[in-house]
Amino acid sequence: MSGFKYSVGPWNVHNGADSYGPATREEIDFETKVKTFAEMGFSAIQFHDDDAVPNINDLNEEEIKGEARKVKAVLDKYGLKAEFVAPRLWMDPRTAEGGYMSTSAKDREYALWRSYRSIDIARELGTDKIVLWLAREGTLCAESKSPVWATKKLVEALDLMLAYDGGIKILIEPKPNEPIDRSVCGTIGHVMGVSAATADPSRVGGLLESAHAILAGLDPSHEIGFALAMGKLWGVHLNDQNGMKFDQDKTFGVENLRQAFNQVKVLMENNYGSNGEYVGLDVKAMRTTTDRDSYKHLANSLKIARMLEKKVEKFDYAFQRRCVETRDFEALEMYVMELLMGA
Ligand code: XLS
Ligand code: MG
Repeated sequence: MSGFKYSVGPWNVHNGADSYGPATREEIDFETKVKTFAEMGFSAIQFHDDDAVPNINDLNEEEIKGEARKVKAVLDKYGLKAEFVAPRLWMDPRTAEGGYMSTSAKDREYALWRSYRSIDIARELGTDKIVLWLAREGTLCAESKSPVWATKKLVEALDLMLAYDGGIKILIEPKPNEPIDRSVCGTIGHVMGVSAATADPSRVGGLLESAHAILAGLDPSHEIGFALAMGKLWGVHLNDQNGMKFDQDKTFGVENLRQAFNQVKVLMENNYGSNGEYVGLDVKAMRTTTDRDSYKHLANSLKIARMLEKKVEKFDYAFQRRCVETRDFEALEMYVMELLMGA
């Protein structure tokens, strides 16, 4: 199947600030972003809880739902859906040492409060998907926390969320490190293990981000394939990454075109999207990008993904079978190169 529906997060268009320097572009307001995303051809928006309700910490539960309803009206105005809501458990002082597996019971409570609010917001926005990027869940100092205890705390938190709303689905977005030193749930395989340990594995799956898999030294297309085989790939964050360093969130396909092709290929071969799943992008513009080009990395990612959909449609499966029968993988590899290079 091809003709995916694509999604994007408002944080994908940002001011260029990084850990080493200030903003290089103007902030763009939420509604302008949403309007532009619709014009670009996106079908859905990905949210952090505070992308939808920026002052979430200052509001009570009913006020938060009220703010979320205003965001839903903006989505409706531009004909967009909400794909998921993710609690941002890494910016607040109370999550400095982690959310669900913080060593402070009080801070763990705050992490759960944010998670329940994310569920409330998701319901108001009309989605049942909660994404957990477990940013600070792990250790900065190996001896500070037992990985056994920490893993069990994660399962406990998931069970509480599942019980809070019997209809939501939780998508864990694994990442092996950054900003944490050692994560406790670093790959899609870990996600499957954690899912199986919860009270309702049928409602806990994964979201695979290309860059995060590469940071774990793995091929994103195989991580995608693994989750698909388990029936648990409910979201993706396509982007690219130049080797094992900080998370780069590069434009999809610009570093490793063959690997990007194989991600689109495995998604298409397995009818990803047929249950309403979106192909999400999670890409960052370069710091040097000017205001005028604030959306260009997104437009390019979308264009590359769609071009790769076309390449997969062209892929000659009969030729591939012949190569497999004759063990001529040299020919198959060259065929893929020529297909991608347009030769
Ligand atoms: C960071 C993550 C983040 C999530 C959403 O590395 O990719 O952007 O996708 O919380
Ligand atoms: Mg991501």
